[in-house]
Amino acid sequence: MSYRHALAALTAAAGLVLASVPASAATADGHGPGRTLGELAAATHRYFGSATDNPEFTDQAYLDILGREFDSTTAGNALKWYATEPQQGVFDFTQGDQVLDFARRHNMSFRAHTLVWHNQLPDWLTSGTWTADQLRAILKNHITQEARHYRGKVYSWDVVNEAFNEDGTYRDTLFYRTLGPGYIADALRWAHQADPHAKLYLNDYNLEAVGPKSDAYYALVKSLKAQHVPIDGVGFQGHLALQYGYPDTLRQNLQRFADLGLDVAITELDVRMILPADAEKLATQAKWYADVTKACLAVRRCVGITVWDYTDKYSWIPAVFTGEGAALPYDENLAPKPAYYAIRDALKAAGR
Ligand code: 9MR
Repeated sequence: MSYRHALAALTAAAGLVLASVPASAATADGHGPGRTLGELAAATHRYFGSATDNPEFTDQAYLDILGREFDSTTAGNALKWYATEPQQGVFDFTQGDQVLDFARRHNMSFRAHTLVWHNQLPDWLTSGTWTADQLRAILKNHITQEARHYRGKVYSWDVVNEAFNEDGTYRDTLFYRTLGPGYIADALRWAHQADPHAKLYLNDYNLEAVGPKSDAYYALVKSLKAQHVPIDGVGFQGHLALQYGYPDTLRQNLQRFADLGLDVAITELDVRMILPADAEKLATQAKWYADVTKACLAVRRCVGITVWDYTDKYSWIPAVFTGEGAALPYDENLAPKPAYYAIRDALKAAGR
C-alpha cells in the first residue's frame, strides 16, 4: 500500500477529514511524498493532464490515480465523430458526458477532442457522396450540435485535428477534397458561435520541431489571425519515439507560435521505445519528459501538458507500433516510472 493510501485508510478509519493531507505519489522508491503533477503544474499557472477512455472507467485503481494526480483530462475517443453522431443527425454524448462528469467531480479541466478529423468518422459519412453544399451543412451541424452540448463546460476544443501532411501540404481528407482549405476557418467560426468561451485549437503530431509541417501551421495560423478567424491555440501532440531523436527545436518552435498571440500546449505526450524497456532507455525517456516539460515552462503562453493516458496499461502504442511501447510515466502496474519523477522535478524547480 502506498503512503497516501495507507494514510487515507487510516484517516478514513479514524473518521477524520482528509483536507489537510497533501496528495502524494507512491513512495516505494524512496522519493517520498510530494504534491501531485496537477498541483505542481498549477503552481506554475499551468495544468498537467492525462487522456482517458471510457473502457478504463471500470478500473478503480486507475481512476484513483487519474483523479488524484492530474488536474486536466481529455477523452481519448469519446468525442470523435463516430461516437457522437453515429447516424446522420442522431447525436449521442453519453461517453463524453461520462468523462466530463469524472473531470468535474475531480476538479479537472477538460480538453475536448476533436470536432473535425479524417479518422474515426462514422460509416454514413465516409460511404456517402456529398456535394460541397451538403458536406458544408453536415460539418456545420456536427460542430454546432457537439460544441453546443458542451458549451461552457470545456476548457478547449481541438477543432481541427491533423490537417497537414509531413511536407506541409494539406492532407487530402474528405473535408479538404470537397470543401477546399477554407473548411478550417469555417470550422473555427462555427465552433466559436456554438461555444464562445472555449479556447479553439488546431492540433497535430510531428509538429514539435521547426520544419515543413510546423512552418505550414505557422503560416496558416498567422493568416487566420490576420483575417480575425477565432483561433486561440495550437496543440503539439508530442508522440515521440526514442529511436527518432528528441525534437531539439521544441522550445523555440512553441515560442514562435506564442509570439503570434496564441496559446500553445503539449496535448498528447508519450515517449515510446523499442521493447524491451531497460534502465538506460527509461532514463533517456525520463530526460525527454523533463525536457518537454521544461520547454513548456520556458514559454509563458504554454498553458499545459497532457499525456496520452498516463499508464502503459492503457497506451495506444503497442496496438499500432508492433514491438514498441512503455511510452508513459506509469508502468502497466500503475507504478510511477523514472519519467514520472523527472516531470515532477522539472515542475518543482519552476514552481518554487
Ligand atoms: O488513443 C486513441 C486510440 O484509442 C484510437 O484507437 C486511435 C484511432 O486512431 O486514436 C487514438 O488517439 C489519437 C488522437 O485522437 C489523435 N492523435 C493521435 C492519437 C493516437 O493515435
